[in-house]
Amino acid sequence: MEITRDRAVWIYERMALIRVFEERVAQLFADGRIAGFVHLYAGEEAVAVGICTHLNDGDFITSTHRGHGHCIAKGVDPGEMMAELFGRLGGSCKGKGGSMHIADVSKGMLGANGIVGGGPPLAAGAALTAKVQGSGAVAVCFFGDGAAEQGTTHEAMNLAAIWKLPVVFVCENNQFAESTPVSYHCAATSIADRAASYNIPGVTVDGYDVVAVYEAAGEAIARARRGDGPSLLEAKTWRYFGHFEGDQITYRTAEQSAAYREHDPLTTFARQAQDRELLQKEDVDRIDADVKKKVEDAIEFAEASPQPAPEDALTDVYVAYR
Ligand SMILES: Cc1ncc(C[n+]2csc(CCOP(=O)(O)OP(=O)(O)O)c2C)c(N)n1
Repeated sequence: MEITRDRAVWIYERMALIRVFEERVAQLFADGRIAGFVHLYAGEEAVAVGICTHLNDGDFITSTHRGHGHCIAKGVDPGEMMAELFGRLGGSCKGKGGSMHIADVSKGMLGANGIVGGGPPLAAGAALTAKVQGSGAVAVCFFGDGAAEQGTTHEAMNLAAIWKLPVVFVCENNQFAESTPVSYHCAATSIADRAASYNIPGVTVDGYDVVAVYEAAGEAIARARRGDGPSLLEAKTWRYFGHFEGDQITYRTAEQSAAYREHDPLTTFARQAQDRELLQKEDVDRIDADVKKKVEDAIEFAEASPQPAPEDALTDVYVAYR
């Protein structure tokens, strides 16, 4: 699918919004203004955005513990996201999910997930629902290279293949599961090659190139919508921050990260889009300024939002112990 100017604006804006959101969350967390665990997505923006540009509100995504980028790419409101991270009533889960269980079902964002490998069965379930209801919706399952080794991931892919479910499995291979390199935890050299064992297409893309992700995702999502079943997409990527905020990052070098930053997905796309005359420099500058304001407004919204009432602690949860 051709990238139009409107799409280029959307792609750059979403990637820039994720980047600024994550950089501000890092500061807010360091300042003690956000409680709990925070895993940041900066560096991986091209994956979520390249994929979600093909989706609409009726489609579903499942996420990981590193879910802020997926939320933003799927159109969740940044103010509600920030309020969720602050544990406030105005959050998309009324402050009860926090960073690791943030969700917005109205946008088809079925939730971040603290269980590594928790997302794939949920995505297969959402895709089964879409198939049974004949809604035409697709589900996209984001999961990490670590989650690729979980039994749940294999079970979900196998079942999705057998039932030809409209789901795309997207492995965000950022090359580490916490501090464990993929070369240590994965016997294969390609996660995408595992698709052959489910008899579904599997491709590897450069997760730093949003256009490459967008093109590969377009095919996989079209296939799912046509009723031809699932695909596996492996996006090779790199996270800029530690595994979690507070991680001392002893398992990789600053030089490796600097090398990735040299072909940063945002600056690469801004350049490509200007070369193709889809964006002007003024567009990029305007979007950069707009997303900064959006994130500051989101913080203001979160801070102004009330704390949830203690007596509501057991409402809106699946299981309430009495
Ligand atoms: C079932 C389960 N096992 C272990 C953990 C602890 N844990 C949290 S994140 C993580 C690594 C996940 O790596 P990956 O799937 O590659 O995602 P990334 O953090 O790289 O985005 C682990 C082992 C967990 N949360 N859930």
